[in-house]
Amino acid sequence: MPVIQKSAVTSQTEPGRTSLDAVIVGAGFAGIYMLHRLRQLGLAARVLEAGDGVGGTWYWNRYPGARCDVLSMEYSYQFSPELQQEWAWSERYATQPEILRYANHVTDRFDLRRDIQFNTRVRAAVFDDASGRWAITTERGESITATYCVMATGCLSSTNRPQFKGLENFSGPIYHTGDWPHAGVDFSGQRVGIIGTGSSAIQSIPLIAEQAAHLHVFQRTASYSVPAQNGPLDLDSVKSIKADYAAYRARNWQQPFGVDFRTNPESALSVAVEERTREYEARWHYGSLGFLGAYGDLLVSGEANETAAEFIRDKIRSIVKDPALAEKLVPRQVVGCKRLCLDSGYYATFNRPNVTLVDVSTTPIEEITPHGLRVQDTEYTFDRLIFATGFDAMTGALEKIDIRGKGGLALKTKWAAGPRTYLGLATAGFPNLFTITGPGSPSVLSNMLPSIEQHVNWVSECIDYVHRRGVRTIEATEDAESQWVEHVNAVAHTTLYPNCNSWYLGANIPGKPRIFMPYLGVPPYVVKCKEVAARGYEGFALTV
Ligand code: FAD
Ligand code: N01
Repeated sequence: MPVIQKSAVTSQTEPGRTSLDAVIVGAGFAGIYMLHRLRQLGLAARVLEAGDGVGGTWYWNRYPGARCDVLSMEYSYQFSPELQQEWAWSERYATQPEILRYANHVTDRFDLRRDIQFNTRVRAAVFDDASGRWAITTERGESITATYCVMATGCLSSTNRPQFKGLENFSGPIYHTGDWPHAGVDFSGQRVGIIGTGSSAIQSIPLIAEQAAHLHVFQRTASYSVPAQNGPLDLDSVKSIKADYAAYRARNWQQPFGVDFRTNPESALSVAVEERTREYEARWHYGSLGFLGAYGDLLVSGEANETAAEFIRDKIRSIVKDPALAEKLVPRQVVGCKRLCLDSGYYATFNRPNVTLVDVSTTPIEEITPHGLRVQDTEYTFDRLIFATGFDAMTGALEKIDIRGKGGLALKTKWAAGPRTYLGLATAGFPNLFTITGPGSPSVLSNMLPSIEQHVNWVSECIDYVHRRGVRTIEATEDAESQWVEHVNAVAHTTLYPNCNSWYLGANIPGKPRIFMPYLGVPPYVVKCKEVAARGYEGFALTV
């Protein structure tokens, strides 16, 4: 059995090196942990990152109010018990600056920075059939070859910027929540327009409204949101979690979304109305996306779902003073089929005299004008425009790179009718290429940090396995991939998820194929990944 050459370790920091064991694209939580694991295997690996710092999501999304919506104690790495014990979160839901500090702390604590090349956007990754290696080229014109290529490019890293007519004519600054200026933006005394009412808008609107002279909110679809009930972390609960962090993680990992949603398997329809209302009320006051864990059938039965939806609608009606305005803010779709939001004072913000809601659901934005935007015959004027219009999710960042597999097959061509992967980890025709939290894995429908760790652990164990056996390439088979794609779809269609125009389905991007991309169900997914590995990478073809 071949052993890994020591020279790989010693030469990995050589300047100008162009031949590596592995290239990792992206220095978010996935990329930096991947580097750590590959280094532990003794491989020469380098991370190429477009930004000038680590953190990915938390590097780019610096808009006011940005924070996680999974409890800080859960939204963190668990690979190092020491790191887990020493890091102290300050709030129930950590802010973007605190999460970014954490990403930087991890990078330095594990001495990762020296193998991360910043300001380096990868343009292409091409598999060479003859050598069995990947050639990665960057926008700076560098070329690096590597045996393995790991795409840690993020599911929500490619911003969606709708091409409104007249956009180039707007006279003021335009921002996107997913690419926010690092110096911050002072909206004092400014008239501001914001397009979109998803999670990013819901977090930022209350804070921007406090600063701005006037805020116009352009809403195409009203969103459901539950109060975050954020605040300083309760030190007693931190102490009790840290007393046995591993058990806390293990318990949460058994939940359908891999997160402590206290999921109750009962049907919402099996209990009396009063009891159900008490349960929703308790969860509303607790403040968590676990609101949807109240009953086991909320995301399966339309009738059950409607009970939760109506509870939130009534809450909106009780918060927003103007009944006509409240009705505009009341969502009509199934609750949860677009990601549920978590807010701090979102609906109440519409009681402010300096905030105007403009419903663009039936009369779309027609054009951006030099001083605002036009909807039918009305022009709304403002000095600054914010796009809170989300992302080309899950496939966007991958398809922006010219990825070519065996025989020059382009990933974009292969995925023209929707992404096809085996386990969200690999795709047939693209040997030795791995995707972290790719489409077809629980990914965005899970607590992403543990999911990232699970993927990175799986990929590094796989690479260790093939490398040690002198396997030249490992590649998902067409059969295994087809069966998995079918299964992901079948599971999604037993739920209400495919019922609305969500980004999970690609519906937010004009022309994008409508395929439900994430896999629903963390526990069965983890079992499947373990089985595949235990059976010598079943569903993969290994060549020597
Ligand atoms: P990212 O953090 O997106 O990192 C990918 C990196 O790849 C980026 O730095 C990008 O610049 C780089 N990259 C991409 N393409 C290229 C290229 N061609 N060349 C070079 N570099 C490239 N998830 C949760 O579970 N809980 C939460 O509370 C939560 N909150 C979120 C809040 C916001 C505002 C957003 C946008 C997402 C949130 N998410 C949350 C999802 C979040 O994306 C993940 O939790 C996690 O941070 C993703 O890490 P990653 O490393 O996979 O990807
Ligand atoms: O993006 P979104 P986001 N004209 O796609 C609207 C994570 N996240 O950045 O719904 C008018 O949700 C669009 O309208 P519609 C989380 O996973 C987490 O807010 O398509 N409007 C929608 O209102 C989240 O789900 C947190 O009809 C247009 C909005 O823009 C994901 O990231 C915080 C339009 C986009 O909402 C994305 O969230 C932030 C157009 N042409 C993000 N195009 C946490 O709380 C789009 N819209 C942890």
